[in-house]
Amino acid sequence: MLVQRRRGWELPEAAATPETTYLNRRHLLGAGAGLAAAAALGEPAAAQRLTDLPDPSAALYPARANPRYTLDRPLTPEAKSSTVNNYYEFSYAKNVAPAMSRFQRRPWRVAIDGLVEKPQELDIDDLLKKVQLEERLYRHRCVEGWSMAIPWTGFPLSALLELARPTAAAKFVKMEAFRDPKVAANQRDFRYPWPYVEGVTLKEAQNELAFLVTGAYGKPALGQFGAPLRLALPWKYGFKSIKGIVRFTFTDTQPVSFWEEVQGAEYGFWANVNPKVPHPRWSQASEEDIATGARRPTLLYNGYGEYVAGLYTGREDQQIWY
Ligand SMILES: Nc1nc2c(c(=O)[nH]1)N[C@H]1C(S)=C(S)[C@@H](COP(=O)(O)O)O[C@H]1N2
Ligand SMILES: [Mo]
Repeated sequence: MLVQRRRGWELPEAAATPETTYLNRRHLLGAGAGLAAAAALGEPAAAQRLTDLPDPSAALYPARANPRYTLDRPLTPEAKSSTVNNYYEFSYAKNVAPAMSRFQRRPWRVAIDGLVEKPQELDIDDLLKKVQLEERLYRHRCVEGWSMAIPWTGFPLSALLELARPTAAAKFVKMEAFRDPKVAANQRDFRYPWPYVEGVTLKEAQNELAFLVTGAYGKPALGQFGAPLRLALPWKYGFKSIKGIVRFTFTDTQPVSFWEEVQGAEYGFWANVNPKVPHPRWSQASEEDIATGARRPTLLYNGYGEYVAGLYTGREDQQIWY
């Protein structure tokens, strides 16, 4: 999904600002306790990273598995799914994991606003106290033609709707990812309309499959999976499943998503999986398993038609596939 790369000499002045000053300060302020502990134990201070600090939600895992959401294929080993990631804020080349040691998931504030009865801003750990976590095994189909299967932990997006209470005027939910160009290096690349934004209709948000992910593989999710809060919409192409969410805005107008703004003709608002509707530049008939390399036929709605086809009845020949 890469658009044309800018040459080094075309980079703006701001993009050339060295990170070292900021990072050193951040390490001193943020990880002071960890560094002191490491020194006391006689460990080299360099081994202590920000992400080694304990996750305050760790005791919530593993969550009860919901047997309603199972698979027709093996789970993707975490060693694979956590090292091949699309997270454009950090990498255009899927090697996101190395940047995660500098990406702090706490504190993390989540805002809920727009056309709701209960606008609020809350800490992720307070949000976690208001919902019931469960594990679901979901397929994931990227528009690029690869797929995986992940044991996500989280809660239905509909539970967040219950907290927010959308008004009768609300028709869409817009979701916005974090913005921190000091840590997410590509957010200094002005060719992209940061922050990453996605959206769904209120009906889609209410569908039982729409899932907010906080964990994976029975523990708090790694940063590269979109922690601490990421969406999973398994019947749509993967780019709809926004990572690093900090804001939910309820609106009466269809939001313009990140990829729609970049290349709307290829990556539209709807993005429902359909093997019979090719992407303008490649077929979607089959997909490659990222773990095994095996190819299998792609399924309509990624195999979730029984849950979601009703959302689109009578519109199958319209623009709901991109
Ligand atoms: N904020 C944000 N969310 C994102 C992306 C991104 O670049 N930034 N990439 C999307 C794409 S294209 C895919 S396929 C999935 C990848 O999820 P994974 O890395 O857990 O496989 O995340 C989606 N969510
Ligand atoms: Mo994707």
